[in-house]
Amino acid sequence: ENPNLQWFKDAKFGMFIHWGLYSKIAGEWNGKRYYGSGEWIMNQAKIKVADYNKVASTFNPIGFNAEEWSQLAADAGIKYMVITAKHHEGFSMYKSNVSDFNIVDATPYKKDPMKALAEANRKRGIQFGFYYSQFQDWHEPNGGRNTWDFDESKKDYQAYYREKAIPQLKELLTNYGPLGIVWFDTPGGMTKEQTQSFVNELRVLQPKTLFSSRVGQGLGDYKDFGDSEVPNTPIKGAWESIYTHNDSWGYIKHDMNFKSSKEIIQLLANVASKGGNLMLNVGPDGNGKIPEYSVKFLQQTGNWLKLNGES
Ligand code: FUL
Repeated sequence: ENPNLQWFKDAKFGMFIHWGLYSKIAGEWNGKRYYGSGEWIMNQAKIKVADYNKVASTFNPIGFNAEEWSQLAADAGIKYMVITAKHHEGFSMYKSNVSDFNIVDATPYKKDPMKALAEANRKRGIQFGFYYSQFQDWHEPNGGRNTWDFDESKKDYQAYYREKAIPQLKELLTNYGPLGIVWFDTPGGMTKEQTQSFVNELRVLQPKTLFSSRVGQGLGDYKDFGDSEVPNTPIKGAWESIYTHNDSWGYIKHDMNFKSSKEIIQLLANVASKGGNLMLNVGPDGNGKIPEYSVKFLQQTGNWLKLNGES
């Protein structure tokens, strides 16, 4: 078995973070409220790229504090953190030289939050990783699945991989120190051979970094189930269940349906009893703050784990 998987198999509890321009939109566009998967609002409301760009010019998450997020994870007994470097909206939450549509070049914030977060986690021994949407990119003419701005029949997915996804993944695997995970999602537009060469090309940069199974074509290092899914029976090999704390991955201001610490602990126990990890998502807001219920219930979870000698 792959020795690079050992830390992952021991980890049991991870924190997933969905944070992007959608966090600022917060589930409401042009006076209409949307519910569930706030990170999909560009698609749900069919927001044009030109209008979506304007959101970037107002995105200024001055409340962000890497130490706070990392300390919350540590207090909760969390051993790894995976954050959206770029979700389907196509916006890079780190300084990219490949696309100007990034938090340093396109917003008044002008700083790279991922630098500080990588560092804060390293200090605490928390494995750090990036979510990267390698196929869906609604901002680019050749990216997957934006059919309201672009003509699907004219898309050249290979050009998208070559010109944005691969160069950006190389930046992420080069500029943030050792990464525990690259969490790929919603594969598309590549054959098995193409996926293999994509994996090989990235792998050389950090041979120990784990790739999630959503890289596609059975080529990941461990298995992710569907969103909010726990298998019914114990499963061999390394795997992970992903859940979000309320009903959306990205922040929605009118979603208050947070799981209590009791529910989180039950979920964790259920997943752990079958041999897997739980990666629980929180959705920080457009100011860079983790919702207060997430802070409270995660701290309570950590206190319980400590009292019971599980952390
Ligand atoms: C899904 C994505 O489409 C969602 O937006 C979210 O990121 C979830 C974890 O994976 O497939």
